[in-house]
Amino acid sequence: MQLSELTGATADALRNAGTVLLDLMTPTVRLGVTGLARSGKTVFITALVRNLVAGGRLPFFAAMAEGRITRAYLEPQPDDSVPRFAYEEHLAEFAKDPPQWPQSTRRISQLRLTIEYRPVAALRRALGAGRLHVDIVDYPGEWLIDLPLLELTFAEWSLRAAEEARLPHRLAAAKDWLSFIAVRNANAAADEQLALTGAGLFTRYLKAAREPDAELTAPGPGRFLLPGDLADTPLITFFPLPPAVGDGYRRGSLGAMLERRFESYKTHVVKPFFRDHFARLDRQIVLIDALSALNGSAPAVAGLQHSLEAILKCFRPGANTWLSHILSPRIDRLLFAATKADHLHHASHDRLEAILRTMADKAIARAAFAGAEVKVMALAALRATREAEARQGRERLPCIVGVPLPGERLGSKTYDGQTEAALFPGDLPRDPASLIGPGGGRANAVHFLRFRPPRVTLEMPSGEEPALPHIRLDRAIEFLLGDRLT
Ligand SMILES: Nc1nc2c(ncn2[C@@H]2O[C@H](COP(=O)(O)OP(=O)(O)OP(=O)(O)O)[C@@H](O)[C@H]2O)c(=O)[nH]1
Ligand SMILES: [Mg+2]
Repeated sequence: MQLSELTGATADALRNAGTVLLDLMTPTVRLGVTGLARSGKTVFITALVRNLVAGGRLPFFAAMAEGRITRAYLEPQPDDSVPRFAYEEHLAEFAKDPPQWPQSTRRISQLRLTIEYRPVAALRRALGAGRLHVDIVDYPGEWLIDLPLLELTFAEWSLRAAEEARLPHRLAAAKDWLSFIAVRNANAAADEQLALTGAGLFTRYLKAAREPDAELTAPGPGRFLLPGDLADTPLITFFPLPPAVGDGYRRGSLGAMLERRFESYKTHVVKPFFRDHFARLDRQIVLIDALSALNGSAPAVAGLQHSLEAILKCFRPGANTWLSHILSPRIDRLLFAATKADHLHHASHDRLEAILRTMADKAIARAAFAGAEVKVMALAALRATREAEARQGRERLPCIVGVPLPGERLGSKTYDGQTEAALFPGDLPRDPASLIGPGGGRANAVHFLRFRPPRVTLEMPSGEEPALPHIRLDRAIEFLLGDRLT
């Protein structure tokens, strides 16, 4: 009996059952794309999908270079409770005139990419075409800074937060909140109004702390910066309040009330997020915007280093942290990527990688020890510049050429977002230790402007869908997925 002989409904049911079965049999790679706010997660995911779907120029991605990828497409993701990653909208931003970067991410989303390929081995080929699902989650980078909270008690967090607020570059923003807690007795009676006022002042400080320098890593908790549907709930109506010396928080006190909310925040907000989206990862790419930090102030470099250390510590396999207990030991490949490498001439990419390697040193040593393969690379998921050489007298300077975003400034010149500029971003130092680590944190190691994304066409009159320009995205894909497509 052929399918066409069945009634429509029965045939549909059979076809659906077939699809479900095929889906169940298709191996899945859960790819973690991790990174602080503005590190480049959304752009990376969009560029990765587009280059695979459109069959981009990916010479170092073997399956593609060998012509073995027959099709790659987005499918409904398996998790019905999470919105789908707005791939088409992000892509459409690049095709606008003038092209735009996507908005900062405000909520979690997910996508499933299915890759159909021809296996290398004759035997596997005889069994038919290969299929692989790649599941990826995108989320606001602010939420990542909550991970280290899980290892702290309310008293520890409070002391640390108050200490950080007194750092020279934070003090001005934190003044009102610090004055407020200076006259509070943690053991005074619990008072909702005080909790509200304190939480309001603390939130204002967190937001202001980022303002002078967009590259500064924000202190947390992340939902104070991006509350989503938690706005105005008791879950985020708390603030750090150091205990009276040597004391805990007395029952019924303001301190005890804030402590309870802090613990609820960890239990009901932070843990579910990491449990649902990090626990089952197979592969992970950690995106690090080292360049923007190096382009910024000295505290930006130190702040990035500090946040990275705190976060990566929680990921270390074997470390005795909440995350290390739930994290699958199966993350077998870990890629540390310095993003936005198109801000530098390629001659400097090795040095950027060396800086990143130094920054993530300890985490890398531990991960390698636990059996995961680790790689470090500098990449640009979406290349916004091209390279050129400028002559200065006898000297040839390696330049990058692009359209700076409107409002970007160089000396007395302010760019309008239309005009192209050739810039010499400077040389990264040969010795990464001079930038980071003890005594490091030097500011303005390089100088570059933020560029517009390149002008891209989504569909040619011929129907062809051009891919997006990148730097080393193909090597990243090869490392993260290559061995699963053989
Ligand atoms: N030149 C260049 N800029 C990039 C690249 N990737 C990201 N950027 C810049 O970095 C900004 C942030 O990128 P996103 O992908 O939105 O970063 P994110 O990690 O998703 O940030 P959140 O959603 O805030 O957590 C973009 O708006 C661009 O200005 C790249 O490959 N090249
Ligand atoms: Mg994003």
